Amino acid sequence: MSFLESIKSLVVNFLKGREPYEVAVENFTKELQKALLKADVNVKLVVELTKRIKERALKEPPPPYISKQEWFIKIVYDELSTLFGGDVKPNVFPIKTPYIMMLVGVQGSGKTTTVAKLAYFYKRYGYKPCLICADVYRPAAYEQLQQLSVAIDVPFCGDSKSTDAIDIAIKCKKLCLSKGANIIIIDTAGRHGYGEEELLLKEMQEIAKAVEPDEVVLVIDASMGQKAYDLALRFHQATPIGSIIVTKLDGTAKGGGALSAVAATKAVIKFVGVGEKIPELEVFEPRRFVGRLLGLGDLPTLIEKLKSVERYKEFEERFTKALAKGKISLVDIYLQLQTIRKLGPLSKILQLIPGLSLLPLDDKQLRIGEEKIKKWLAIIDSMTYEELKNPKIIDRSRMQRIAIGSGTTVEDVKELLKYYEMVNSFIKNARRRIGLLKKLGIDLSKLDIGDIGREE
Ligand SMILES: Nc1nc2c(ncn2[C@@H]2O[C@H](COP(=O)(O)OP(=O)(O)OP(=O)(O)O)[C@@H](O)[C@H]2O)c(=O)[nH]1
Ligand SMILES: [Mg+2]
Repeated sequence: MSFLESIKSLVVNFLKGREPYEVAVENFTKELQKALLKADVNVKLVVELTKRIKERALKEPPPPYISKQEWFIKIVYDELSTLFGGDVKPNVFPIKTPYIMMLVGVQGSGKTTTVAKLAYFYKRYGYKPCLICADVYRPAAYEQLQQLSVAIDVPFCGDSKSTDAIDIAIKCKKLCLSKGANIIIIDTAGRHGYGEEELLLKEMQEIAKAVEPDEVVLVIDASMGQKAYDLALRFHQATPIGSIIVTKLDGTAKGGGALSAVAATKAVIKFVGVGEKIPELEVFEPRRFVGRLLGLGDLPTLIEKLKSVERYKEFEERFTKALAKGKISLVDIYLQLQTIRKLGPLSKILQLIPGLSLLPLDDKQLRIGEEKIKKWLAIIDSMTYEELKNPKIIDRSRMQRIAIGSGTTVEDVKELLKYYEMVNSFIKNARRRIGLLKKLGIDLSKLDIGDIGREE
């Protein structure tokens, strides 16, 4: 079983399980530990990771309207994402054109295949790639890349008779440019086996000096597992313009080890190879990748809920700020509407904000139906930046424009603005009351609001 399939079932079993929470957490982390070790993730990393997961799972209370079980999956998702590189979203598009990429790596790591995969990827985004074969060692390297270039209908340059890789690279670079290519991808020879990183890097630097690539890409076979660490580290230190592609994730149980090892060096993994076929190349985003590992794609309601938790946090922050200022913006209202959709009426959400739980609230006034929320979100989407900043300027003609733009009526727009006014005056009032309580020496934010409105 490849690493890509090894963890999914854990999540499904966890969410279905009937054991007490603590027992389920213990079992889950044990199984996760086993799966990660099998994937050749470094033991120390695994121990630290599972320790953190357990600690957070037992200490961290879930946010409103999320069950402990669901929150646990979110913790696992966060921690695994960190293991594989965190929040990075690599920029895979050239910062200038023409752009020259040079692929290097040990023998058989997947360079030639990946050269073609990259060309196909960029071609789909409208770039004009050109391929260069600068591998003069491997028999039939020229033919291999030539055939691939024909298959994806991309120009190709090489010289099957020459034995001078640097000379070929320089000549072909000119040729590619003269053909109007804006991405040039160079395939190099991978003569050295594992453990001979020094030689590989030295050779890479020689070619790089002559060709002046904009990016040097190290191709690593995922089956290297955590052994990828040394190679990636030295590469990362040697080339400031380097990125990494991990190939054959589909074919090995050790993919987790390779990815986490590379991530530990802080080198950027831009793509991963997930199959032999040309389109089987994916941009590598740790969070998306972990989402797939955990099978979150099959649990859309959970994702929706977790997303609204993120929104809730943002809303809570903005709301607390608004409270301090005594003024709320339409953008805050927007976030609030999105949060209500999943987490329940505003009155309940507000109770969860420290400091507000004890204030009396008019529940009826703050209750809004799903239909209205949809309309109001569309209305806010149709407003200009000026209008969002200063809703007072929204006169009759602006209302008409907004109504048309959002597929609603002027009455709807008016109603939203009225709601906005109401929440604003609520904020003003709340601020005054909190100020009063503070004067009396009562700090509401220090009061324990307990589990109001929280669902198990
Ligand atoms: N399953 C799978 N196979 C891959 C992937 N990428 C490359 N391969 C296979 O790995 C083998 C070696 O690929 P090449 O592209 O020839 O590797 P190379 O690094 O150019 O090899 P040398 O030029 O000999 O150093 C081929 O059989 C490819 O089909 C991948 O992402 N998944
Ligand atoms: Mg090759």
